[in-house]
Amino acid sequence: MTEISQTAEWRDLTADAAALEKTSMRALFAGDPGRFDRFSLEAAGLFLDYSKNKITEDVVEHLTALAGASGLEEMRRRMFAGERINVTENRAVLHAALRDFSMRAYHVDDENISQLVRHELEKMKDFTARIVSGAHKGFSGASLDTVVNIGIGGSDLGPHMVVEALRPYWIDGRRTFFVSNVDGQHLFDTLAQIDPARTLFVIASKTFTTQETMTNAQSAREWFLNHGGKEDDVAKHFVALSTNASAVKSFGIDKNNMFEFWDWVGGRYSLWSAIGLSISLAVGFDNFEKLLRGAHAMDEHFRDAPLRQNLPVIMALTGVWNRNFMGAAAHAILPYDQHLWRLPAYLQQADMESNGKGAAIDGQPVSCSTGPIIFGEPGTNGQHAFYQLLHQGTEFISSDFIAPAISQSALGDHHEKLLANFLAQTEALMCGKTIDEVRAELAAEGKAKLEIDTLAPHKVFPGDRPSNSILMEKLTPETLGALIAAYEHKIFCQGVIWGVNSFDQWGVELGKALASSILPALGVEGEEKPEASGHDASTNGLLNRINAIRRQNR
Ligand code: G6Q
Repeated sequence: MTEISQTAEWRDLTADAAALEKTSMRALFAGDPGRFDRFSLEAAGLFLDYSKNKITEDVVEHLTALAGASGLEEMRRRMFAGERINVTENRAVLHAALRDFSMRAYHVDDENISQLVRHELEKMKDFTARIVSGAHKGFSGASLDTVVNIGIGGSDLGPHMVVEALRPYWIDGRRTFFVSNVDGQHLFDTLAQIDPARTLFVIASKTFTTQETMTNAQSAREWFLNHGGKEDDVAKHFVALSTNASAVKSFGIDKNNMFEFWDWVGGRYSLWSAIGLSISLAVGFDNFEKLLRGAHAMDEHFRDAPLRQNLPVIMALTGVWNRNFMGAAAHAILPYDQHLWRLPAYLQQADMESNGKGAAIDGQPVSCSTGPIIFGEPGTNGQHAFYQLLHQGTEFISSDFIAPAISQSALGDHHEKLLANFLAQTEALMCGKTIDEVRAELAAEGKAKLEIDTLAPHKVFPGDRPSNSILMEKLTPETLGALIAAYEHKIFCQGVIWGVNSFDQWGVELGKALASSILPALGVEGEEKPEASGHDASTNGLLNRINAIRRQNR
């Protein structure tokens, strides 16, 4: 396999970056009145302006050629065709099949999975209707108005982010909680707010073996049984979302209360499957279906549009440009919509677990930098926190700004102010402010020369900090679906270009295994434990110290 960094396309891009070193984005805008139109595009209800990246037509052409050289189109075809492109786990990658309402059939090996998907969606629809209408009663005869989703990672971040994002669509009177952390305080604090007689526990776990989820699920079950529920009532109050029917059964959940998905749905790509049940219960199945349809519209675009006009591909390519040729180590996700407050956390997993890898798909070390650090906060909060570093820090960081033109909750002039900040930040990052501009400004304020000399360097903004702006009319289930799908495909494209398998996550295993070996060495409170010796000196020392503190606390 030719390393991507050894290709002629990579060399062209390296030369482009060198040639642009002395050119500012300001100059590029000044020299091309058509830049905004040239470097923007629209698909599935999303508008992407990528003109505030330091790119030229040549750069985009070379980036597109790089995508071609990486075999992106062939990998895209193979993914949609259900081939086992997740080679280290020998799995197909077909989350797109979960949201395809056309009559297209998807196959894994010889099995037509479209029918399985439809059957499960019907089951979710029916169950949602029974819960929401109140037809499904709990042990006391009351209907269930509270959902507690117990899951972690892909079985938490996606549904949680979507439920928060679709707050204006919440069904009146329904409450949804997400418990993920094995820290008992997470479950404890949640249980303190709910009535067992009115609660449905949704145990979301693809494998049904995850330590955190199983521990929380067992404790929730115990709590339920200690608070009025009987063994026979568990069936009314607990459902499972999983691929592992036998583990669900051993936990004590009836097969009828299990919503199934399959190994060709990756955990972090699973919110479209049964893992989305908590979304459907919060906003209704119709809105869940709209979310899926919005994602499908983006899938169709991604599948069919030429690379140069393909929104997720362009998001990926601008990312590769900034990461590999401009030197960005981090990428900020900055949603100017409070309801998207969980989006950065969701994308941290989607992106970093997918592309945070150092081994190429053929097992060789990668030959270039791969996934950047992803972080973010909703605007304008981030502005009063870490934007200082974005504007003037020594790290070069790219950003995605995301905003709806119309707010779901119009209140005074809040949205105009929010949008003004959104626009101002992208402009400030791009244009910066030169020393001459700063000096002129200070002089106009009547400052003396000495003060100008002292202050001016601190008020300079280097500019040339790249950003994409993603606009939508409103944040609806459809546009949210399209937005998430766009990011999923962006991540896929980058993985192909960097030559990594975006669909495994071996990097989470080592810590998990060590935690299992450390657990028996930790004493319960009041217990005497032998001195730890099986680890490095730091880990042994910490373990002994924790045990000493806990021994005294009975
Ligand atoms: C995602 C990962 C991971 C997974 C969690 C939970 O792609 O596979 O985040 O979702 O570890 O796993 P379970 O759903 O199996 O409990």
